[in-house]
Amino acid sequence: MADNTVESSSQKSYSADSIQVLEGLEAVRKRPGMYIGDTGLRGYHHLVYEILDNSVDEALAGFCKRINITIHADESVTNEDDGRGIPVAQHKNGKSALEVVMTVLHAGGKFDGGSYKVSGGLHGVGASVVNALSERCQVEVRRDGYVWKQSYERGKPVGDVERLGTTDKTGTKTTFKPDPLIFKGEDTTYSFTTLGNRFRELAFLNAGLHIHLTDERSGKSQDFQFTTGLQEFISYLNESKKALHPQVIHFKGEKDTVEVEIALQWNDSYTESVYSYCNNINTIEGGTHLIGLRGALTRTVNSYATDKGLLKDLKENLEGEDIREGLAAVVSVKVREPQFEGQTKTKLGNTEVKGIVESLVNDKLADWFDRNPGPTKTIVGKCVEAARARLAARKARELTRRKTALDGGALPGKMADCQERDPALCELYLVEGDSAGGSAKQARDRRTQAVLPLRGKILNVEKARFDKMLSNEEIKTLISALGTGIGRDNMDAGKIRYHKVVIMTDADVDGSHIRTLLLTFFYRQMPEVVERGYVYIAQPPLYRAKKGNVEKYLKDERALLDHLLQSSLNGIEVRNLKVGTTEGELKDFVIAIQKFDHLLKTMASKYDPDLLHFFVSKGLDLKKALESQEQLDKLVAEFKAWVEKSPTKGILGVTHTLDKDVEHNCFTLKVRISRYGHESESRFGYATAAGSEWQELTSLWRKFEERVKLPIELPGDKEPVLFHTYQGFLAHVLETSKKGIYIQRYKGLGEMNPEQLWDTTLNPENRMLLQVNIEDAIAADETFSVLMGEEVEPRRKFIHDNALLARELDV
Ligand code: 0RA
Repeated sequence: MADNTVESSSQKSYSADSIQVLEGLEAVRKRPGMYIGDTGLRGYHHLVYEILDNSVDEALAGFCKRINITIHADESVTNEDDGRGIPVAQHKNGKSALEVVMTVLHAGGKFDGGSYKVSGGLHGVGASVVNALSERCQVEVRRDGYVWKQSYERGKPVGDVERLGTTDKTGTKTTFKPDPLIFKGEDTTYSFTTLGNRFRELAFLNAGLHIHLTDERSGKSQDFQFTTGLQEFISYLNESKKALHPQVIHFKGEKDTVEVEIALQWNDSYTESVYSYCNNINTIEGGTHLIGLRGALTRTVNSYATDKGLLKDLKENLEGEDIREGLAAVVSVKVREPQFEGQTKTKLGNTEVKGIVESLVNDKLADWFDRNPGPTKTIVGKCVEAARARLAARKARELTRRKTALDGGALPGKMADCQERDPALCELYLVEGDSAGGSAKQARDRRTQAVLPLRGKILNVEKARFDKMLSNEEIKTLISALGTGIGRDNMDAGKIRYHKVVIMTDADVDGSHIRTLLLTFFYRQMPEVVERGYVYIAQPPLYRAKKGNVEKYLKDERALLDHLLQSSLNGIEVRNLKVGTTEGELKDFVIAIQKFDHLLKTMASKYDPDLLHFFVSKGLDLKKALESQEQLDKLVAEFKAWVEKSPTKGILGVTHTLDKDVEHNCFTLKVRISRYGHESESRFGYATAAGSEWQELTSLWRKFEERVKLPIELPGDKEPVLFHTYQGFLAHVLETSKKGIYIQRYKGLGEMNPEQLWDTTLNPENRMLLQVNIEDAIAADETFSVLMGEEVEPRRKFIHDNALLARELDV
């Protein structure tokens, strides 16, 4: 279809800049961490944020109303917006602008004629990076009356920009499938909650923005859109708390192109929830905007309180932390050339921002106080109370310190310390329960490993004030063991006595509760200890498999399956297997069948699994087939004939219709199937054929057929045993694999004897530790507030929403 192609003069000859392009994206694949942070779960989710970011920019520029994001069954993701559409016309080097955007590093803002980038990803590098890190990627642009598309594999175009059909819409639709060669983690899957949390945050920060998330794996979907933005953000933060005044304080301003928006409300809790953002990025490490806000708060509250004589009894000024106790606040700034500093590049460095935020808050907050004397009195009352508690705590701390030597020295009897004194070599295990604690004490390497058993739920930090918390036995022991001291001014992470503090809890609900609690404690009281990477979570194995005298520990379901297959495929004879197939290849084959089966099942909400399976097994070119009415009619007829021969499937009726799709110049095939009287509709269209799921299924199928043609033949007693489907063979293999094997699922650490505990969880040679980062700690803190807060409804809702998960964990 040469006439449907945007001509590019330099496409066949390798010009200097096309070579540079290849090098550019190769660099991304070589060192992905430089561009997306890491290749774990965080980087994986970051791909979505990068693509979404461009659509958010389009929305902020006023051209886009709605963004749809879909997680597909095979973990590919589609981001669709109704903006102007990425330009497709030829760029100066002869390439389509679309191709440049998708294949040249840092090309993002170049076409943006003067308007600046306000919503930025972690590194603001955008679409080309996602493309480079995707096994497959496709962009469909609606613009100038036509639909255009280009596809890519691992960042390289497979063909030119094509013109498909006609349309009166505009917008950009990007579908990508993260490359498993880059994202190797076995549990790297998209989390509806993680994505939803970020989308909610974006919708809060940009009032009016509409993001719709659909998860085709589960059928869940959710809308994120807020009319007032930041005010609703604050109400959300205070959802499980009691607000001290009904109205959320809110103001906005702009000076020297810096836009500032702030919302705040005090509640009756003792924690500070102040969040800062620059260009929609959560500046976890703070920076100039936060300093400006804090300074102005302290000044304004003190000056109002002094004026009204509210500090007479206290006899001193309020400190910043008194004022921020029980404060929920968000400051969001938009800056043209943001400077991000700090360890994680999440600290705003632009010095001009401090004064702009400060003077805005000084003016507007003082004004709000004057107009709302009632609520202001309540707020100041709460601050004064916090100051009193702070002064009392200081006294109490001085007393306790002398009595129990909080800063180290004598440790309570329950704790078993290690002999080594160099913190870099020392590890402290926080173990749930006395029984596991006892085993750990016996099992450990006493030179470098210390053990502190924790009994039950340690303490409800949320409801307790700082001074009260110090009196809790377990917390006291923990603090004295760590040697860092405690409190905003006294804590010194540099004095920590163990560079690995390992949280070791059971794989059940109580265990996860205690873990949440400890993470919350570290996050609230010793954030620097988390930031320095000293906190870890132990990962004890979930299974032990024993056959004869051989036993093996397996960390999760997948490792268990792997192990089972290994043993059952050992020595199996498949008669018609491709010659030269190794045992490893046979195992991969069986795992691939399982993947295929899983994908079919996950796609069941959109496509009847038998019909989909039938189409895939035909080995047809679906895109071609969708162009021919005749071929589609024939396909459905063949499926009906197959159904006639398979009465076990319970299919009672099959009807179909063909719709013309002018946008893609082909048909959409709709097949209605009635199964045991239950009607379903499967819709095969251009999106099916172009989609990553179809490509995955067909490529798996081709690999199956290469390996062994159906029926699969195993030797039997008299006659050979035949399997007419790959799934049937898989079921047989799984069945035999479990024979003669004893599988134990560990419910708690207490079920392991000291030797097992050493082998699996303590021994640095074998153990798996998960390093906790500050985001993990923040997430724990949020979960914790909901679980422990005063308000019943959010807690009930949380427990209900997580009930399924809890049940799964607690088998
Ligand atoms: C620059 C110029 C124009 C559109 C866009 C960028 C654009 C990029 C993306 C990326 C995802 N969605 C997008 N939507 C729009 C068009 C300028 C014009 O039409 O005049």
